[in-house]
This record gives sequence, C-alpha cells and structure tokens, in this order.
Amino acid sequence: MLKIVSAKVIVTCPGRNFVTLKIETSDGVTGLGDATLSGRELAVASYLTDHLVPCLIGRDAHTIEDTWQYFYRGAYWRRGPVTMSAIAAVDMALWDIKAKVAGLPLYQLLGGKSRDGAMVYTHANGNTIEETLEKAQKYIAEGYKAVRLQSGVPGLKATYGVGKAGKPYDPADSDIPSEYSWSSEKYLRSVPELFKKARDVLGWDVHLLHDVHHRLTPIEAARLGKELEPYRLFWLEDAVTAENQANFRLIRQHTVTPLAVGEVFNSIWDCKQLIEEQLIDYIRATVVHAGGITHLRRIAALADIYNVRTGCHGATDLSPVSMAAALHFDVSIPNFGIQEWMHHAEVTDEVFRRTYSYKDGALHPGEGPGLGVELDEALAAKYPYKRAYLPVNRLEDGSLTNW
Ligand code: KDG
Ligand code: MG
Repeated sequence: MLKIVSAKVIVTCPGRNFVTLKIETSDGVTGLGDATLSGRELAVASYLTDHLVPCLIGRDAHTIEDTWQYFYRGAYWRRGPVTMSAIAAVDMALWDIKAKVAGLPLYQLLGGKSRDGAMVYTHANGNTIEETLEKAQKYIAEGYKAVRLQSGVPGLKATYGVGKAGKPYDPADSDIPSEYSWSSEKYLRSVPELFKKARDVLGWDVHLLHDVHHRLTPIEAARLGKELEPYRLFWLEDAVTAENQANFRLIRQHTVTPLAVGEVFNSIWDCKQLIEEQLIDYIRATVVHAGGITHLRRIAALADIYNVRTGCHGATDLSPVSMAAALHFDVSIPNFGIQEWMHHAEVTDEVFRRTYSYKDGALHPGEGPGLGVELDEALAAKYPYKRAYLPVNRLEDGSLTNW
C-alpha cells in the first residue's frame, strides 16, 4: 500500500488562472493533476478541497480505478464539468505517481507507444484573411503539418479566435464577461472565402482546420460543410451545440466534411450516440474535463470500434499538466487523430516546468518518469488568482446566443 498523506490545491495565475492538485504519498512521491475549468476555477478548487481531499487521505495511491469509481459513484450526483474536472485531477495525479514509482514515462503504463509523437495543430488567426494566412505560413515554415484558421468577419467588431490588438488570444479576458456580437449570415459569407484563399496561398500539403464554436443551427452547419468540401478540411469543429446529439444527423446527411466535437463534454454519455451512429469523425474530449486518463481511455476505446479518432482539446486554459497527460494518452492509443496545441505564455511554462517538446509538427511527451511536469510552488505563489470570465455573445438584435 502506498498511502496518500497529503493533497493540496494550488490556484495560480501565471498569465492566466490554473488549478492544480498535488498529491503526496508516504514514500514522498508526489503527483500533479490539472483541475482548471476556465471561468469557473474556484468551484473545482472547492470541490476538491472541501469534498475529495478529505476522502483521499489514507487511501492507497495505487488504486486508480477504485478511486475513480469511489468518487464517481460515491458522489451520487453524477457527471458535470465541475465534478468530472475534480475527479480528473485526482486521476491524473495518481497516474503520475504510479509512473514515477515504476520509474517510467506514463505512456509505458498505458501500453507503450503506438507512434513516435502526437501530430499537433496550432492556431493561425488574424483580423483579415491576409493576416491569418501570413501566420499560417510562419507555422508551416516551423514544420507544422496542421493549422487551424480563424479570421475576422467583415461587419463584426470581434470574432471568436482572433486576438485583441496584437495580444495572444485568450478568451477569458475580463473580470465581468465581455460581450461579443454575432451574425451567422455575415460569418457564413466569409468562411468559404478564407479557405478558398488558404488553398491558393498555402497549397494542399497542410491540414487545415476550423472552429465554428457552436454558433450555427444544424441546417446552417450542413450548408457550411458542403461549401467547404472543395477545400478538404481536416475537420470542421463544434459546428453546432451537442446537448442534442441528434443535431449531427442532419449535418451528416448533407456533407462529407469531417466533423469534430466534444471539448465541453465531460463523460462518455455526452458522445455515446455521436460515436455509435458515426455522426462525427473526431472526439475532442480532454483529460481534464472528461474525468481523467481513466475515463478518456474508455471514450477512446468506444470511439475506436466506430472509426472515430481523437483530437483532444488543447487550448491555453488547459495547464501544461493536462497537455502532458494528453500527450502520454495520444502516443499510446490506437485511434489517435491529432492534438490541439495553443502555446502557453512563457510565464506559464516557467511555473509549470515541463519536459514535453515540439519537433517537426509533433509533440513528444518526454522520457522522464511520470507525466514529466513539475510545479514551482514558490513561483506560483507570486501569481495570485484573478477572476476572469469567458465572454458572452449576442445577436445583432441584442438576444443572447452561444459564445
Ligand atoms: O475556455 C474556452 C476555450 O478553451 C475554447 O474557447 C477554446 O474552442 C476552443 C478551442 O478549440 O481551442
Ligand atoms: Mg473549440
């Protein structure tokens, strides 16, 4: 038995807010888990501190599956992003500990490598198509094999995915939610133009991706998918919301553009129908928001038998601990598709010292024991939590819509 002797929650804001769980065992081995839920960070911190940590002390750190079941079934109240992010943090930290005790990089405990590295896509965005494509060219020159393109929409003041005045894009930008305005008509006119020019300028050897960020109706999404077919996207992401998984049936009937969804999913039940009916091509559920490595492996195993591949969410609001966990998962599973990588600020990488590294369009988890991330707690303490919300979105007539 490897007894858990302490578990603490560290909230820090090096560039943006992160919530991290650190578990320590009687042998002095420690493990880290990410518990960051952008815009609702302290709810998960409290869930951990007030409800999970008291039950963790004295448990055997090696019983990962039993601990997962204990917190999932034991809560009685199932699922939801707060619960599942908290369980994920415990799960990640325990896998980190187990791999450190074994003296192996975590991917070895997940079955070993199925591939050399995880192909990543990064974000090229700009106010104009020209600006977006310039950035994409820079990334392609750095060896990226896949790039997500988001561009300003003529007639709209601000658009999802495009940074403000030269700053790196981070949507959690205000202590009271910023308000954006939206027009699907204007957006739908501009996106095919972006991808037409993108193929002219960037050619056909690069994978191109696009995120709709849940803003269309199913029939609008179907039309967009159809209009983008000539440009052969790697995927069209979050074309519609997926609380109603059957939404995707309508899109699927009309287009062969590959579809991705799931960054806001927190359990296998959010994607069961999408996967079983083969309504999507990529599942974007992540380690931190979907119950940890233990639960994400279950989702990936279900997806595998229906030819659905993974494409884990990897925006900057997932900490380097999540990114490391995702990479160990990515290189080990059979049905990996792609990994999102939106670079963290330098100060984030100073607080979270990580061993994963980029080479030739792919990330590599590193060969050290465990996840390969250490948290500099003294430095983290210099960056106290700052309340930061994700924006809200209104149609031009003032009514609220999806951000
Ligand atoms: O916190 C919200 C972000 O993670 C999200 O807006 C990023 O859609 C996103 C993406 O695809 O990275
Ligand atoms: Mg997205």
